[in-house]
Amino acid sequence: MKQKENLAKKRALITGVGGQDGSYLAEHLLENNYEVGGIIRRHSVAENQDSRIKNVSRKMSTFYGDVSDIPSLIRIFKEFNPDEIYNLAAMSHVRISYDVPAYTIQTNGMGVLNLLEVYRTMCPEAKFYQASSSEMFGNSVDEDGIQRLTTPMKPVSPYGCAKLLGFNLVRHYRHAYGLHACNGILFNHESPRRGTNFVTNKVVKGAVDIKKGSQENLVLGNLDSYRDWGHSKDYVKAINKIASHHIADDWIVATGETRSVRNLCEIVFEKLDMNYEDYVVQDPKFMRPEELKYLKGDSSKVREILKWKPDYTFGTMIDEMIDKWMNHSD
Ligand code: G4F
Repeated sequence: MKQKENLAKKRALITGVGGQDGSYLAEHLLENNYEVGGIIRRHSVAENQDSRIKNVSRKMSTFYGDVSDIPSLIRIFKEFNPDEIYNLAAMSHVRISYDVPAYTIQTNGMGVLNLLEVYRTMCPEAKFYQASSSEMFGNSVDEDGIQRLTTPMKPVSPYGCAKLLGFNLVRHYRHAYGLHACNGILFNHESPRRGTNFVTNKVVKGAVDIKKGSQENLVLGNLDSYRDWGHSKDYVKAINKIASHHIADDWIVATGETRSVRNLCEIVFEKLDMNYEDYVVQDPKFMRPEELKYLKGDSSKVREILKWKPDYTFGTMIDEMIDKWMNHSD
């Protein structure tokens, strides 16, 4: 096993480092004097494997691996010997999870079990963070319209079911084996790095393309669901605070503000001096067999105990996303 050469530096291993959150988390940890290792999956277009981490890839170690491939995890743990493990690897698209339910359960549920077992047997002194999701609540909400840590979880998608399995496994491993294993239940979080098949970046990119004249309309699914949208850059700071806190626990990270997809469209088109009603059309192909209608999270615990608060507002986040697409050329 590789020796800990520099005792001052904590070693953080991130699964899913090539994603939106993984890339921001890698940057945040490097800025905070961590040694960072990231697990990436092989992609047939090599540039797509690490396009989000190209600014920092030379400052960190990357490993090919997959949470469904236990031998790869054993090899990486032996080589990197992490102090903190951040499991951000997932099939992250809720609508697509209805198309590939078994793959979703395998990656987002069984993948957590694989990682926990390797962690428990190889480096049980490390701290473990699991990317849990507000999708686990499904349509369950307290009477005052808020989801809390005590709100029953009744997921409505294969994605949500798989995430709930991962969440419960983490709690079980914490209680049964005394591991420092935590869950961060993150509500929706976005950024210019968000995939363009998630609704925020789809709306922003679509509206900018319409403004530039390269697209005629924007085809969406359900406009009447509500989401609690924050910025990924703010949320990775919470992730780091949760994992490195001295008590392993479960936490909610959210803005506490909710708005509909329709209102998102209104705001984005208005910022570009357009009316969304002139351009947005609906197609059932973007609807879900069962929709999660409403999310609004109570993040008072992470704010009070870990002193976390977001820097971005919904407006500054959307402005940053519009800027990205305004200045983007293919
Ligand atoms: O942007 P979305 O695809 O995000 P969703 O399903 O809420 O999931 C995201 O947040 C979860 C946390 O709660 C994460 F766990 C998960 O990994 C992911 O990051 O859809 C948001 C809403 C939905 O109600 C959807 O039905 O937008 C609605 N929507 C309407 N038209 C659309 C579209 N969503 C997408 N992706 N594409 C559309 O055309």
